[in-house]
Amino acid sequence: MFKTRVTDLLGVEFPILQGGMAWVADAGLAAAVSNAGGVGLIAGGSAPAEYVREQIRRCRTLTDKPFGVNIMLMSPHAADLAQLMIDEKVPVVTTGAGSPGKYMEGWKAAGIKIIPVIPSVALARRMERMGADALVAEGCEAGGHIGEITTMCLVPQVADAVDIPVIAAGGIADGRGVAAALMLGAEGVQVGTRFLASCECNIHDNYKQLVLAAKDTDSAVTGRMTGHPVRSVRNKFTRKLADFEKNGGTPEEFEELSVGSLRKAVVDGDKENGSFMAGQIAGMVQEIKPCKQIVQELFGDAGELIKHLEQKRGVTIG
Ligand code: TUI
Repeated sequence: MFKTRVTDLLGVEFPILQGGMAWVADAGLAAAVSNAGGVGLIAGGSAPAEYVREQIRRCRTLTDKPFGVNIMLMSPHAADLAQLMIDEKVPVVTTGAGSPGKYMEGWKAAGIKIIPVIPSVALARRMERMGADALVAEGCEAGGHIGEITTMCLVPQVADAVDIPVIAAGGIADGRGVAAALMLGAEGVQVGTRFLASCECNIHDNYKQLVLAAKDTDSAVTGRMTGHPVRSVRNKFTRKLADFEKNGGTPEEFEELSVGSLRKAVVDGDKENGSFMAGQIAGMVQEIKPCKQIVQELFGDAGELIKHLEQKRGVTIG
């Protein structure tokens, strides 16, 4: 057992959310994480509402545990998905890449637990005022669309700034990361990259192999010029984007170059032209495992560390 305000809020065994990775996180992955005792998330990404509705219904055939949907607020379908959450009575909604303010009243009235992902203290405060139930504080070690602050610096500052529970994200892939997150003031974790290399993750095998082969320094951040920086595994495509930024391309041209690149990674496994989003912790991910084993190891190891720090790490506190 690993009881915190997050497990109480969500009615789950372990305080862990699976990251709502666009194109990656489907009903199969979400159900596997929920069946492991965490909260699996279906990614809204840039998908239309009909696709997400199908995934929600499929997820319900695969698990009777709580699960959620991540809404990527830059999506042209965000408003439709917001309504879909109410129609389908989705228990948990996380949001990313913007402020969910205009949807929150409707979600609250429908009894949905709302957990915005935020990259700064200012946004954390705003989301709490708007009625968020908890927050994911995501550091820039994370994969995908990121902010500027590291997990180590962001989590304690957010935890000090708000009263609602904080869930740490960015750079967490083992029991040490979970224990550290709790020490920083978080009451749960969100994990993305580790689940890319899970048996139930339905991405092209080339994507999984790139994550397994990645070293600590193998990710790159591109797109700062557009205001939407993205971290992914360094490849020909990230080098092309970096050159483009250096040589004075416009943000519009940059967006045009990027369109479809995540799909090329996830669906086609196109190592040259795909955007293989992953966090810096990919360097530590060495093996494909079932989600259940990943969750059990994360919390088994974290529990051992917290309870037996002296024996495990030789730390003596006098
Ligand atoms: O959203 C994410 N990670 C993502 S979204 C995504 S899909 C995408 N693909 C290409 C370009 C852009 C997106 C891939 N990975 N994480 C949560 C997150 N949210 N990180 C940063 C933010 C964020 C940024 C600004 C949250 C709120 C925000 O508010 C700005 C405002 O409106 O005040």
